[in-house]
Amino acid sequence: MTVLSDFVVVSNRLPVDRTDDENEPWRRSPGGLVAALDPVMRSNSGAWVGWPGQPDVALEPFEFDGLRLVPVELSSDDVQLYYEGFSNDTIWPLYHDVIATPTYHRTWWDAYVKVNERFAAAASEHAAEGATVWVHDYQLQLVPKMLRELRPDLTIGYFHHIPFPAYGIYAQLPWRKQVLEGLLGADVIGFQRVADAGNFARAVRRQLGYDTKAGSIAVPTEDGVRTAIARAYPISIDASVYDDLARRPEIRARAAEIRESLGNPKAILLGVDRLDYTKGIGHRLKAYGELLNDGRLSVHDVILVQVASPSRERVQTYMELRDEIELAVGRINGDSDELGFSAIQYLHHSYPREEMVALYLAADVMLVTALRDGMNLVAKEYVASRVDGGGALVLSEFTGAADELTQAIKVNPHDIAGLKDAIMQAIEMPEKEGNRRMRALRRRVRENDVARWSQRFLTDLDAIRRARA
Ligand code: GDG
Repeated sequence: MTVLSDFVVVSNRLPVDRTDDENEPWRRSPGGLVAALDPVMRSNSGAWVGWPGQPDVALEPFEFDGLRLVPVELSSDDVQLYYEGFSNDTIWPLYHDVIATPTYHRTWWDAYVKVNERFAAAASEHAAEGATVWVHDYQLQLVPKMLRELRPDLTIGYFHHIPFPAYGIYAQLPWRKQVLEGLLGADVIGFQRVADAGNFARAVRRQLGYDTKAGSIAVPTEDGVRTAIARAYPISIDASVYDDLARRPEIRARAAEIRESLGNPKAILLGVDRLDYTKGIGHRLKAYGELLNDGRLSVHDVILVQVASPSRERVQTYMELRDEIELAVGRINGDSDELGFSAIQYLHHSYPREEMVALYLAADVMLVTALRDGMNLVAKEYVASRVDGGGALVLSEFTGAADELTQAIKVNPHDIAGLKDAIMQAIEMPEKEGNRRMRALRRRVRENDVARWSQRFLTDLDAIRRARA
């Protein structure tokens, strides 16, 4: 018999990863979303609907670590067409301001519709009468409408983790009306930034002609009008986890060891990103390479550590990006390295969270130079880890985080001269000023943590549910 839940989360991936260990076949995937939703999940006998991460694997719902997990099966074709195709090669580049050219294929769209139907059906099957369902992200934009049609009794929320582009860009999408209608199936549609919510409302006005006012959208229904809310709910991290880790003696010792192993340079610069063209890794390398070339920096004094975690490796644009970045790293190192001194340590791996925190603590300057980014949690993790009050954050104004982290050194990553000056400013920042800025940054990240984010979203959703009851 299907167990029904009062609270259902739907996301492309389940919050678990398969292991090779037969006795413990699953482990929790890292990430703040599970932690943020954990209390709500437990107090509402919650369920999580998502893909387990491997193609062609059919699994029954199961319990893991107190969570009820409902796996949705994806075939290899689904992964190729719905996930790597429409999600990551159409929507992702389009919504990130066409930094890469989006590809439009009708077969990808058809697969996207079909897979969204499957997710909606699974959520509908596991939701109790009058339940709340929270759908996440750009892979599932059609689910809110599909779910409402199946289950008008539900209260539906949707959170969009990536940017929503300006109308002139969004209008390229051949299925622009269907996607807006899909999203408007939700009662609350959450975005990272006020600007994203504004772009969405504008697209709704232009494409569908609905009235929108101060974040409220009048959606026509069979028997009148329903109000949907489109608003900004900037996501965050579980700041206390990073704070605790950064205070652990073994992690502090590891940070010192990292500095030592890099030759105790005057300044360590750090970049941590999925290897993605939205993250501006190439722009960062260019600026740094030029600083070395100009003689404003020397490999004797400074090193850049770039963690580029593997991502979407079967998508062509990502393969090309990897080649491009690795060529640039090789060139800069070839031009600037001296025996015993290296300009860039390039690490194409993923690391455990403990190691990431040690790196954050070891780095004097964190470089976040994204060309477009919904939020950028790395920036917040760096700040939360700096329990010593040290470190400087160089932050692209094109990240959601820039709206909140106003005491960072802001940059336009397209302006290489400006980026170079910002890197120098961060390296040379007087300690007192650095500490003052870091204090303000830390206050902001502590105040708006991921628990507050989910609470704000769910409070608005609950208000709608109660108004309807
Ligand atoms: C999307 C949006 C939005 C990276 N390498 C390693 C590692 N990471 C972790 C980071 C951070 C996460 O991955 C990346 O989060 P970001 O926010 O920086 O970027 P996206 O992956 O693009 O996330 C983004 C986010 O959704 C949330 O809404 O902020 O704008 O694009 O937590 O630490 N973690 C570990 N090892 C690694 O090597 N452990």
